[in-house]
Amino acid sequence: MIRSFDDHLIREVESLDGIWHLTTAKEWQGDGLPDTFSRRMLVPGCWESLPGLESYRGKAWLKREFQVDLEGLATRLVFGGVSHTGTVYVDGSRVGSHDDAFTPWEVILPELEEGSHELIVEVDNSFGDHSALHIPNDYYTYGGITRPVEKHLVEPLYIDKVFATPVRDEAGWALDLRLRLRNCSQTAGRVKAIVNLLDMLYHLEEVEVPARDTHEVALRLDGLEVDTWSPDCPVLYTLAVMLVDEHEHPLDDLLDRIGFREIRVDGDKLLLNGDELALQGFNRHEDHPQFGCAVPVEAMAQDLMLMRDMNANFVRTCHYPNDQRFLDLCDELGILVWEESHARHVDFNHPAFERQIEQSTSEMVTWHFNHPSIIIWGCLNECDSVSEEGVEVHRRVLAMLKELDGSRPTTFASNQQQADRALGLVDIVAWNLYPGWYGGAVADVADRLETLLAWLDSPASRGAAGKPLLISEFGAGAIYGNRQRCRSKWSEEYQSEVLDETLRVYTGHPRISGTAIWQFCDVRVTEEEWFSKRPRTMNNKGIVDEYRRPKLASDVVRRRFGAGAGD
Ligand code: ADA
Repeated sequence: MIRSFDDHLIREVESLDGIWHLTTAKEWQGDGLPDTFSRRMLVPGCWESLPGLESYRGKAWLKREFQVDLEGLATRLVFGGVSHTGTVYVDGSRVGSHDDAFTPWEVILPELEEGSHELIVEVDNSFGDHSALHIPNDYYTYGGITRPVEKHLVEPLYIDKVFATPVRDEAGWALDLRLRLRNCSQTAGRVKAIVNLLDMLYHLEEVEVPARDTHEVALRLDGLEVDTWSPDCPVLYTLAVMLVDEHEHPLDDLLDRIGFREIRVDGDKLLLNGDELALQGFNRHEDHPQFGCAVPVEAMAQDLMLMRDMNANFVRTCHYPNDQRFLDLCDELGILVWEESHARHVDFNHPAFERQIEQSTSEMVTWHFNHPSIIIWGCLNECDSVSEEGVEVHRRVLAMLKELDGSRPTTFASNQQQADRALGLVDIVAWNLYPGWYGGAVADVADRLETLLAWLDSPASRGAAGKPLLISEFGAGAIYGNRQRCRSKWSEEYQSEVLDETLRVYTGHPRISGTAIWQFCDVRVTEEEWFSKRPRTMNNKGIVDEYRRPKLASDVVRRRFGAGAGD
């Protein structure tokens, strides 16, 4: 399922995960939808996991049947993620589509009759004018229905989303709630909502939702006797919302898990629940040699346990929104998250960029709003934050994040340093630095940092002075098993040396609020462009390799993170 817990007890929800039929554009050369499917594959999954399709880039079609067994209800198909462009056909008719692999999306079918229906999803992972965000890159764009799929049977008037913002006040904790109700019928409808938290019931006034429209209801729950969510005590509460008709008959429900925590910027510090925060962790791609980006939840959990074993408390979902089951695990384990909308080195002038970056940003916040582990919203990794046009794009996307959620600080990871002209737009400054790898000797990391800090806290930084600072990327490549007494580049010894010195300087530095090592594990990259020059056509800066086998540097990280302060 899309979540790691039951988020509906009244609504009928069925998982559509399992073995689907598959055919690729290599096998089906006909027009329209295929009528023969020569392969089978597991959903969620990547076709690169299948023999013969390890590097297939193009179109494919996946097919299965599903049942509608209740009259008068609308069918809502929810896709956790399709990589990277999905077009949905039910009984041969096109009923919806979505581009970008990393955010959930849905198709509503208000009037499907009872019985069995054919579902075909056309999936395309090719590069071109249709995708501004999926481009040849330093990570791989896989193909498939790569996250879980669900079939919901919903009343025409149902609960679309619930947004919960914890508020810390002198009396303790309150909760600002927004309920978004959706009416997919042709006629207006009236319902009442009941909120259940801590076994307290809050009855809301009856509301009318116009036909084929949404309606939001806001309320604040005050004086809540709850424990605070924190990395050491990640206590979660179930928030349940139910819709009833005029006779109090249950119509629909939605459950979510929330944590009472507050993240705030105070001068050049990050505060979690009023205490100064020191973040230390990793950048993590969704990537695995057996499963591609469809990383099973067991492997997600192991990744987090390995990070925790290295004394990390923080993970950045580079460079896109992650599978919600991973975020559920972070909520439960108390791992803090920087989540970012999908972009790495993208071209702002690509014809589809504007629409797709807004979609990725909006869907990320809308679907992931309630995760207490998410403490930072990010965007636009190493994009153009120098030109006037580029700064304007940063302004728009950062403003969109703030508009969608004013409760979390925003940032973008920059590699422009003193040339950057957009740092005045963020709440947190974040730098990608690679001393000892891309420029400068690792011995100079301390001097180089002080030069940058002097610039940061001067008027030259155009509004960045005095803001919290994260070193969002730093590291070095090492091929697992490559042990060299000469400590040459690509040896595990050299990677250890770079990590030891950079962590000595960065960790515990009074002007640095946190670090994220680049990167947790080695990942596959695309064959196109310069990425193919990378050894093994992989990004080898992982502290563990792609099979999560620890490199020498993992001991350095464990010691340095464990020590907290520098030396
Ligand atoms: C950049 C980029 C990462 C990765 C890294 C590297 O900082 O943000 O995605 O490509 O460089 O390994 O070179």
